[in-house]
Parts: sequence; structure tokens; C-alpha cells
Amino acid sequence: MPGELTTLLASLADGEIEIVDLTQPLSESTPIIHLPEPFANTPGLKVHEISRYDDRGPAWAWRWLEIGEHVGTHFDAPIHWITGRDKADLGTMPASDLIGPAVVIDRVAETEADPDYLLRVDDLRAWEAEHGPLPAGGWLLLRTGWDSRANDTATFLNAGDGQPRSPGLDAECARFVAHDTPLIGLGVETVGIDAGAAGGFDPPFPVHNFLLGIGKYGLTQLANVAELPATGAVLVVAPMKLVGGTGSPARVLALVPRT
Ligand code: 23J
Ligand code: MN
Repeated sequence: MPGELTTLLASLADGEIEIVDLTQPLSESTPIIHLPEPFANTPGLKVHEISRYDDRGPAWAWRWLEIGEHVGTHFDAPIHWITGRDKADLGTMPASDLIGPAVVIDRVAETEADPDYLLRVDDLRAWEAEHGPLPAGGWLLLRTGWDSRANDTATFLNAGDGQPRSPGLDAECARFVAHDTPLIGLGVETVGIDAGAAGGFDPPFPVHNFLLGIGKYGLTQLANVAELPATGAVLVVAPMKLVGGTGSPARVLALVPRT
């Protein structure tokens, strides 16, 4: 085995590198996005039992799943959006895109003050002045504290008056991340990679529009982002290799050096 992998395994074994699970538990009560009329909506997860050590299968338990592609902690492929319709789906995207560096920008305080908080280009410039350049082939993770709502659909969607309110990026920042950074994707704690109010932005859903349109990726409903450093983590992202897939529930792991 090459020396680097031997060192990696030793570091994992002795805790020098920790695994942080960024995946929310997936169940029938996992919150799912709700689009307004006249748009169609996705089903969430429904679990069907095939057998459970019973007449239907005396020595085995197994289940089958009914689920939308965009449910729970999930991956958005470029082909999900019309602007990325000629780009990759989950069956064609390169596996090498699934492991890369991750950086975190913390906007918990701003989101607490304003649930419609939007990250701007200047915020990314300030982050770079403090932490160095955004990483090539890497993920930008927007930490907002929204994960504390992840087990309650009402507060997670936060659409009491019909208008969803949750943090995200403004349109200019979405365009900047897509076109003017070497990042490969954006990860968020909210139900989608766009802000709750983004259906009314110009263009509508600008993160979907720009990021997926240029062939980059999205990750939603992340957990435990608070445990990551601003720089230095490595993400391992595992969506299904679904032929033609526009998205998929994903297991998302971070390798984090112990400080
Ligand atoms: C379809 C339309 C709008 C949105 C979404 C899906 C998602 O959030 C998604 O999961 O991709 S905002
Ligand atoms: Mn999605």
C-alpha cells in the first residue's frame, strides 16, 4: 500500500483524523420541500416491509422504499436544472468529483437575526482575506444553524404565512460561486441549495440556475457542520449511481484533523 494510505489508516485508527457524519437521519418524518401551486411536489420516504422473520421470509428482514430523488440530506446533479440539462447526471458524473476539500463559512448569528439572510460576494471576499483562496474542486459549506430545526417540518420549512423563509445566497453570489470560483459545489443545512424566498429572485432559484448550469453540484440538509473547521476538512460524498438521476439521498462524511 502506498505510504499516504497507510498514514491515513493509522491516523483514522488513532483518532488523529476524525470522521464527522454530515448526514441527517432519513425517516418517514424527514422534512421535504414543498413548492407552491401549480408545481408538482416530491413524495418523501415511505418504507414498505417485504418480510420480517415471518411467513413472508422466515430467516430474513427486508424492506422496499418509495422516495423522491430530492429527499433528506441529498445531492443535486447538474441535470436537475434546465440550465444544466446537457450536463452530468448521477450515472455519468465522474466519481473523482465525490472526494474533495471543504471550507465552512459561519453565518449562524446573521441567520438568527434574519431567517431570510443572504450571503453576498463581499462575504466570500472577506472569508478569502482571512482564510485564503476558496479551494479548487472543493465544497463551500454554508453554516447557518438551520440544522437545529431539522426534526421539525414546520420550523425547518419556516413557511408559516405561505412564504418560506430560510437563508441562502443572493443571485450575484450564486453567479460568483458558479463562474468565478474554482469550487465544485455548495452545501447547506436547509431544505434546498437556494434560499426559501429564492423563487422570487432574478433569476428564480439562482443557485440552482447558475451552479447546476455550469456543471457544479449541490448538497442539502447537512448535519454537524458545526463540528468542521473553516478549512482543512475533506468531504466524501456518496449519492446513488442512478442512471439519469437528477439527485439522490446521499451519505456525506467529513475527514477532520484533530486540533
Ligand atoms: C425543485 C424546484 C425548486 C427547488 C428544488 C427542487 C429543491 O430544492 C431541490 O431539492 O433541488 S428549490
Ligand atoms: Mn435537490
